[in-house]
Amino acid sequence: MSVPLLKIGVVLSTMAMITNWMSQTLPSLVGLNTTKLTAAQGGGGGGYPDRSTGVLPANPEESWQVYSSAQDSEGRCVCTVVAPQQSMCSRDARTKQLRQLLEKVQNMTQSIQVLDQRTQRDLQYVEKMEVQLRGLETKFRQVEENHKQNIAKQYKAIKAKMEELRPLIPVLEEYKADAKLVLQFKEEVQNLTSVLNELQEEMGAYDYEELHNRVSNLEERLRACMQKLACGKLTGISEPITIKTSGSRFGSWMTDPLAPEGDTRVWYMDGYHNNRFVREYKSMQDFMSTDNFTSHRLPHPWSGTGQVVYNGSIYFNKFQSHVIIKFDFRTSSISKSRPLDYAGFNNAYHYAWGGHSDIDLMVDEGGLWAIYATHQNAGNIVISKLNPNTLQIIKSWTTNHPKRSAGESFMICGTLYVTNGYSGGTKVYYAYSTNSSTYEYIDIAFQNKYSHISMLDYNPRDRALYAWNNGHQVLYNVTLFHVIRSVEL
Ligand SMILES: *[C@@H]1O[C@H](CO)[C@@H](O)[C@H](O)[C@H]1NC(C)=O
Ligand SMILES: *[C@@H]1O[C@H](CO)[C@@H](O)[C@H](O)[C@H]1NC(C)=O
Ligand SMILES: *[C@@H]1O[C@H](CO)[C@@H](O)[C@H](O)[C@H]1NC(C)=O
Ligand SMILES: *[C@@H]1O[C@H](CO)[C@@H](O)[C@H](O)[C@H]1NC(C)=O
Ligand SMILES: *[C@@H]1O[C@H](CO)[C@@H](O)[C@H](O)[C@H]1NC(C)=O
Ligand SMILES: *[C@@H]1O[C@H](CO)[C@@H](O)[C@H](O)[C@H]1NC(C)=O
Ligand SMILES: CC(=O)N[C@H]1CO[C@H](CO)[C@@H](O)[C@@H]1O
Repeated sequence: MSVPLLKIGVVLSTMAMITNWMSQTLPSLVGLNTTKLTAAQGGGGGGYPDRSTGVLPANPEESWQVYSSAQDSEGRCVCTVVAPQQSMCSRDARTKQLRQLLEKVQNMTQSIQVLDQRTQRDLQYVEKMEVQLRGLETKFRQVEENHKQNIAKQYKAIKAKMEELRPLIPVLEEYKADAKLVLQFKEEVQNLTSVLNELQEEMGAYDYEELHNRVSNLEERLRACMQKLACGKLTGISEPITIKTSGSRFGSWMTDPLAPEGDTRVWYMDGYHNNRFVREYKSMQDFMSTDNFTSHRLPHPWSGTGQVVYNGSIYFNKFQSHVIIKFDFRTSSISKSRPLDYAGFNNAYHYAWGGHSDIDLMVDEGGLWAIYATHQNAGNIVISKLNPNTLQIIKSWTTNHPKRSAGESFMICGTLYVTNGYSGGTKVYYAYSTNSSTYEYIDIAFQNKYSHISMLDYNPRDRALYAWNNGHQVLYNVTLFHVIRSVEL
């Protein structure tokens, strides 16, 4: 009895690890073709497809709809797919493309093995996995006494995984006429479901290795689908999780969305002016559990809480100026410095909470952005895409939203989201899409747990919102709504 038990545990942990790794590294390594997707990208936004599909198409009933709720720092997420309302695709190009996509994703399993042998990082990954498996083994031995309870728990976890996959079934139904692969996919889901039912009734007899393979295979394909759907329109913000309680009322903290896999260093800046010391914590775990950090002294103090760490450098607004400085942590030196033309500073156009928050720098799937206001735009928010190397403006958008009445703002997939305030009940109520140069009023409430938000930024790697809430460092998950158009499949 103890052997099957162990293997279920292995299934779960291995799935999680493969999934995390796949989501972040694999698609680019094996050439899941994102060429088309990244071509639109401006000044080098790195590994994220810039698909600012924040705007719904005119006829959503003709498209797939995918809800994805994301995600912790390890890259896990949940994907729910809703099929087109009308069956409309049995012989069209979309079906063919879908088949190709599925085939490609299937091929990824082999690629994993090849890549495993090739790169040092992958070796480390495997070693780490082994360590975790051994840990699990021990753990399972310890709980062997308590079979029944444990079986129920593990069963529940696999079952939950299946619940995530189940919405795919009706989608696949639509494509049945044409795609053998899809049929097989569906069959696998059904087989797994019945296997799980068997499992519930009779333990022991099943080949768990096989189960493992099938589940992780399905998961991989779903994951690849997710990867294609990296962008979408914000539709929800989760309950906050308080990561740490430290520092003053105002500050900012973040991780680098372009940091290499496994690098979860946390960057921490307390206060909105007259400070130039950036704390570096070795990992999110360290940040949560210790007060161990390295201090970096910037050559100038910063202004506001709009700093962002991106690809190993911090970008910040030099105090009492509209100068943006890029400071490279690797060389501990300024690698670029440039005034942000016409940007108000020194509390000319701060966010509602004040604090010299005139210039807010941020990063999304498409790269580096500056949010500020100008006299020319009557104190309303201006959005500028910046070249991360030269700090030059690539393109600007002028909005009709007064900067001073904005609580905070953050960018997701090329859309700027603005909140209504920094204290009390808060919601995201204004969205400006740089893709279409249009705005709309929305209503997405989120909890302001400690009643004073002085920083709120999206991290495209974690797909989470980082907030500084009255001396608390807080994370929110976001839910993005995607519409897959046929050209994208
Ligand atoms: C990726 O797609 C682009 C355009 O769709 C094409 O030119 C290119 O050859 C493709 N690359 C691969 C590796 O399939
Ligand atoms: C990140 O920095 C590295 C090293 O400086 C550089 O080679 C790479 O091009 C940068 N990536 C992006 C997306 O800017
Ligand atoms: C985000 O979602 C992941 C996966 O469900 C979860 O592990 C993590 O704790 C969530 N984070 C927040 C801030 O809710
Ligand atoms: C998958 O691999 C097979 C055999 O290696 C190859 O013939 C096929 O073209 C691959 N499919 C895709 C979509 O890359
Ligand atoms: C699913 O189960 C059926 C019967 O139990 C079997 O014939 C079929 O080959 C299985 N399909 C897959 C993909 O394993
Ligand atoms: C902090 O760092 C010191 C020196 O590296 C180490 O001895 C100590 O155990 C660390 N504290 C924690 C809580 O990790
Ligand atoms: C300028 C630009 O990128 N426009 C795109 C906006 O998004 C729609 C789809 O949502 C695309 O069709 C446009 O090309």
